Amino acid sequence: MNGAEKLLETLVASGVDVCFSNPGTSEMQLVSAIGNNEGMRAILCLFEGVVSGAADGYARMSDKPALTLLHVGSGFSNSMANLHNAKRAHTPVVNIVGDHATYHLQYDAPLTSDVPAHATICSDWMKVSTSADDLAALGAQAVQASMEGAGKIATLIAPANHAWEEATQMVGALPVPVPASVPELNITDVVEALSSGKASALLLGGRALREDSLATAGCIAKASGARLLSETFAARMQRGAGRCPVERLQYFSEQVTEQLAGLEQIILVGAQAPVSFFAYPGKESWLVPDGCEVHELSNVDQDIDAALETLAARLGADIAANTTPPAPPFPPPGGLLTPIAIGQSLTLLMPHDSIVSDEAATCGLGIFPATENAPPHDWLMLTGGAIGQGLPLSLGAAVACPDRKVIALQADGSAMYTVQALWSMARENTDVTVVIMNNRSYAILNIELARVGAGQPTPKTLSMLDLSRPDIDWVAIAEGMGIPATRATNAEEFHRQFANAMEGQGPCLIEAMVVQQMPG
Ligand SMILES: Cc1ncc(C[n+]2csc(CCOP(=O)(O)OP(=O)(O)O)c2C)c(N)n1
Repeated sequence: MNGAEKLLETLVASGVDVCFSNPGTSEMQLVSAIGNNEGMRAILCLFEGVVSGAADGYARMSDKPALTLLHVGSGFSNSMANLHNAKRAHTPVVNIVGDHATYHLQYDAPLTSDVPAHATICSDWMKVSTSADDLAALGAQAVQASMEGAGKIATLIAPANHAWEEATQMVGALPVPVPASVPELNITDVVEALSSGKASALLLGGRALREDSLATAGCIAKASGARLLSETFAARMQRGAGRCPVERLQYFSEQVTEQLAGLEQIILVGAQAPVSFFAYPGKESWLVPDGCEVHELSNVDQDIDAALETLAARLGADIAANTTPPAPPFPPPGGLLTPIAIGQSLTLLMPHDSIVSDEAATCGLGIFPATENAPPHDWLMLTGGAIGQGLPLSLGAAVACPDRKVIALQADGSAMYTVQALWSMARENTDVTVVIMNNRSYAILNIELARVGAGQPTPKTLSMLDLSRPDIDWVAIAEGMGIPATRATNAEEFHRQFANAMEGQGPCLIEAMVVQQMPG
């Protein structure tokens, strides 16, 4: 066996069985090894940002890493924005990046680059193999490293000669790391804090937003009188009817300030303390109210579920939390195609256990609250703010959960970053319904332009935030990549088209000509 074949054997034995790939010449042995290994599924993505975003979506839904296969420093750097989002989501990802053969690097051929330097920027673990045998051994270590804590980015650089040279050693899977327990001091501190009678909130992130942990957090909130808040951009929130409701922190800093006013203590559970997404002249960056204490029950990498259970037991919090009621019957929306109307259609039509990838940007601000009482579902958000996440994320989620409906709520500007994901959805026949929010604008930037006080915009200024001239035809784009598509210009049309999508199977796209009332 060569190093590539041995690596594949090791990865499959370690439980990694899906590879999102965009290879080059230096990865040909790896491509061949994947082609000959029955345990590894190969999914070609036509841009590396799709590769990394799909790996993120896959792992958010399956709680184990997918493999990415990337080509030298240039390929890796194309994947970086969505790796940044994956890192912020605390997602396990294993990247295999090919490089020139070790002896070839000295000649400085055109694609030569400092691959380790590229990889270091957004990897938690990074190693370069030193031989064919080392390649397979590092493969097992990379999988293990990716499963540390809540999830990490592990990048293994594979020089081409290590892939083609002979490997002889047996390499088995390494044990999956278990998350560290929360220190006893954290528990006693939070018990004391929540028993003090002060105005409190639990701020939840990471695994605390999964159904079971949320229910425990709900019991704690009920027993202690604390509010339940979630971070603004969660990797995966389990919400909808029958689940414990949680108040999402708003996006704009002045809204967050208002939301948090009066709190005397915030207990962090897998979340960071609230800060403003950006700095604005004359506005606060740190959004914890003056005088409000911040306690940490658990960081995102620790055993959040156990910490919440222990805390609930210590507080005697054994009365079940309130749950979100299902939506009462209401008629299908009509008239203007607003984000709220889209949310109402989702509430009425999305099947139980759907997965929503939300990169709807400004439209998402309206759709999210409008789906509060929808059937139970998973809501995946833009964790790192690097746009171009949504379409790849929904592709990966659909690969991880082929029996669940995936709905990609997708702003048009962000969709253009990684539009190639549509082609992979068609090729893999994933059950994703893409809803493009066509507002022909970088709407959020029009709002931010005013908020940062950048002065009176000229037509040239505004031209940098506007997506018309030419108008993008999303139906044509989707059809060109093998995805059936329709356009909805009012709420009735959207409802009908979305109903068809929910009844059908396989990828489709609805171009929603949205009408927005701008927040802020
Ligand atoms: C990788 C990356 N590039 C650029 C930006 C800056 N940016 C933030 S929002 C945005 C435009 C979003 O427009 P769209 O997706 O159409 O959503 P809308 O604001 O219209 O709702 C841009 C360019 C970013 N966040 N990430």
